Amino acid sequence: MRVTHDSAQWKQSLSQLAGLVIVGSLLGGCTTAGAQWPWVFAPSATNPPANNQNVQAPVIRPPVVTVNAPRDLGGDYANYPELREFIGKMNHQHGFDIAFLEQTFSGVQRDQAALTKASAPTEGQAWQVYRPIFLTETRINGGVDFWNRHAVLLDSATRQYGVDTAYLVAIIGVETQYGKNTGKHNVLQALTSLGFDFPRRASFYQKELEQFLLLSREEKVRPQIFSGSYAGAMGLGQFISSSYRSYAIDGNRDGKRDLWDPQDAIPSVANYFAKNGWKRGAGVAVPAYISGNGYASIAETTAKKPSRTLSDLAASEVRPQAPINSAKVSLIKLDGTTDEYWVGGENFYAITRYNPSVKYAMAVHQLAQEIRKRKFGF
Ligand SMILES: [Ca+2]
Repeated sequence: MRVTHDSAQWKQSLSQLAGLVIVGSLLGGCTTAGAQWPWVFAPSATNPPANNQNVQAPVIRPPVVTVNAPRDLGGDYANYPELREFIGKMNHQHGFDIAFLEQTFSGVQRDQAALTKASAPTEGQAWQVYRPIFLTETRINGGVDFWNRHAVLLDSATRQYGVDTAYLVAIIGVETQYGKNTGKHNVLQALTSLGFDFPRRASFYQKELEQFLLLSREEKVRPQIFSGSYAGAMGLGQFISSSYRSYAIDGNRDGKRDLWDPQDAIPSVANYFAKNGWKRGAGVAVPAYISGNGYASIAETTAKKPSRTLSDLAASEVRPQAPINSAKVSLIKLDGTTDEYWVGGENFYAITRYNPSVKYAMAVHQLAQEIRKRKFGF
């Protein structure tokens, strides 16, 4: 593997590269969605794949070039064999053009901030530290304001999908402070960094990167323009790419699923809950009375599908402190300086399908309750 520095060749290549940039600008650089994509999937004789074969510098080449292997990959990820395999897979399985992907990934810069954040998730904190992050006056009042501003959309989503409005508002509040902070990471760069520089979850993030490229193609938007969280979550409800593809709704029927627009984001969050087991009118969670020793062996600190009845809990000397309407329940333990115990229903579990932390689900539940109290006074 080496970089070619021959000056005559370099000039020739620069001139060829300039030609490429012009072709790329004409075909792919415009800002309106839609025009960029045909050249990616149906390259013609004048398109980058053909021209690219003549570019010899300044690229780093793999030592062995097989028929479908990427050849012209530059930038921070030029020397990542796993990325080359990934590009080959996107070509083989999904028909993406190799030269397009090489060009796309050659522009990717390593997102060091994403790698740092991914190593220290907030869910690792004690409940007494975690809770105040989300249960703030600003977030409660912001929830009432969001509810008032989008009452028609929220009512409509609740009617159609059966999801309690307070929870739709709370999720958007926890995720993005009602759209104020939808994330400033470039999603393509964040997912590439996590997919190839974060071994602990490389497999997960590579799958999300695959989903992200498919999403970009389906939505006819260049992959470079998406912004999101360090983990590649997008829009008001912070959907990762696989969720975006599966659950996003075109609420205003303009032909685009734009999760930065409340008209699409609100029904999309409701649809996510509905598809993940939310039961219309059912309860979420109530504090538990515990006594004896039986509770310890049934308490859950991670999200598990509820499998017990209230009678089962009673046999372990666990009782809800208020009625909870749910056929199946779990005893939830929130780790902290003092552990808290709650009876969680099937809808509590549905919230954990959004984020698998029980602390996250409890923050959403408590924020929903506080927003409702602030809005209606009870
Ligand atoms: Ca739309």
